[in-house]
Amino acid sequence: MSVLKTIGYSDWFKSRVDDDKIVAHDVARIVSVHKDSYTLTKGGAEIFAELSGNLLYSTESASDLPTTGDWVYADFYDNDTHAIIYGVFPRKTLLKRKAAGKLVDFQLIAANIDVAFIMQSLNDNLNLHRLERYLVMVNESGIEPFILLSKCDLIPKEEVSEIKQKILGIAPQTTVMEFSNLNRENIDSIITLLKSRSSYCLIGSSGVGKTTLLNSIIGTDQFETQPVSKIQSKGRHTTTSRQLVRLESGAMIIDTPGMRELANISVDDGLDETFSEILELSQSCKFNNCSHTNEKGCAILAAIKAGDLSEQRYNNYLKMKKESDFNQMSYLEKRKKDKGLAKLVKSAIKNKQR
Ligand SMILES: Nc1nc2c(ncn2[C@@H]2O[C@H](COP(=O)(O)OP(=O)(O)OP(=O)(O)O)[C@@H](O)[C@H]2O)c(=O)[nH]1
Ligand SMILES: [Mg+2]
Ligand SMILES: [Zn+2]
Repeated sequence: MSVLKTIGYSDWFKSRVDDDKIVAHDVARIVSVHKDSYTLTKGGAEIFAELSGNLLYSTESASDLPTTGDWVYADFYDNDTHAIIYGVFPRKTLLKRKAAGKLVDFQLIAANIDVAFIMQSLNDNLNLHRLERYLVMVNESGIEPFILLSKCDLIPKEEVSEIKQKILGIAPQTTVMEFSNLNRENIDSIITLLKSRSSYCLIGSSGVGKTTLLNSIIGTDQFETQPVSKIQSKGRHTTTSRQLVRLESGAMIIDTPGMRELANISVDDGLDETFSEILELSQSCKFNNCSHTNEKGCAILAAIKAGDLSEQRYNNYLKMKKESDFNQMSYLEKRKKDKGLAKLVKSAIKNKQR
């Protein structure tokens, strides 16, 4: 058990073991996910693993299957060269996004991450609105966000401080740090942030330098990176799989493929946390059911008028709230809505043809 501790097996997980499973199986952590298989570790080597038939067939949704960072129950065979997975531990945190094109399915990004480094590049990928969306997603997952601004070698120092000032406007409680993989500015500060037994992940658009940062931290070019121009012309991401990498310091870090966009968020707590000042204000509205649109005694409208709350930030909040409400509708509700829409379109076409 003590080796497991070094890869993050804390009291939180220990106190949530399944009594039946723990007597029958070992505990291990998922390192990477492949099409039909996994690799996992008990603290030493990486071991090939597959799901037990029972786990596979009793699974109701993709969210019940293991993802990178998960703790699982497993049996080991042939001198620990291969394993069968029997169950997944409850997750302390879960980073996920809605799968593209599907109505309700989620794509799991990583489980049991303590801190997420949200990365944007200072030269061409900076977008406060996108940053806000990442913050919502991370806060919703229960993960601590940390904002990293990459490629600070490419713009003047004064500009960097201006940008940081702006970011603090939308993320007052979050730490923001600029760095450069090129001249290694602040790389050592990032390394000292990484605590042994804690798990981190790197998220952000393709090309912002996530994998390069991982290489800077490790000190070798172990993982593949690619110039941004190539990423754009090929239209695909350099990093395509997620892998839990253990650093010499004992910290664990997951590099993720760049997320093209963060459409389709389904969040609740995350929104409230990211826009906490708006939630706070709304509690001083005169009416409990205030819609903050035209009511007398609305604290939000008053704050906008007084210049204490930016109208744009409030609009961003409304937009994301609307989107999130839609995504939280049940599958059936959405189908109804879609059908209703289809009927409407059909009759509109008919009318036109007439
Ligand atoms: N000037 C400069 N270029 C950088 C820096 N960090 C990374 N780059 C370059 O940016 C390009 C993309 O870097 P990657 O590390 O592959 O980006 P990524 O975020 O891992 O991209 P995906 O894997 O596609 O999500 C590479 O050409 C890097 O050399 C930096 O600090 N300064
Ligand atoms: Mg990468
Ligand atoms: Zn109000």
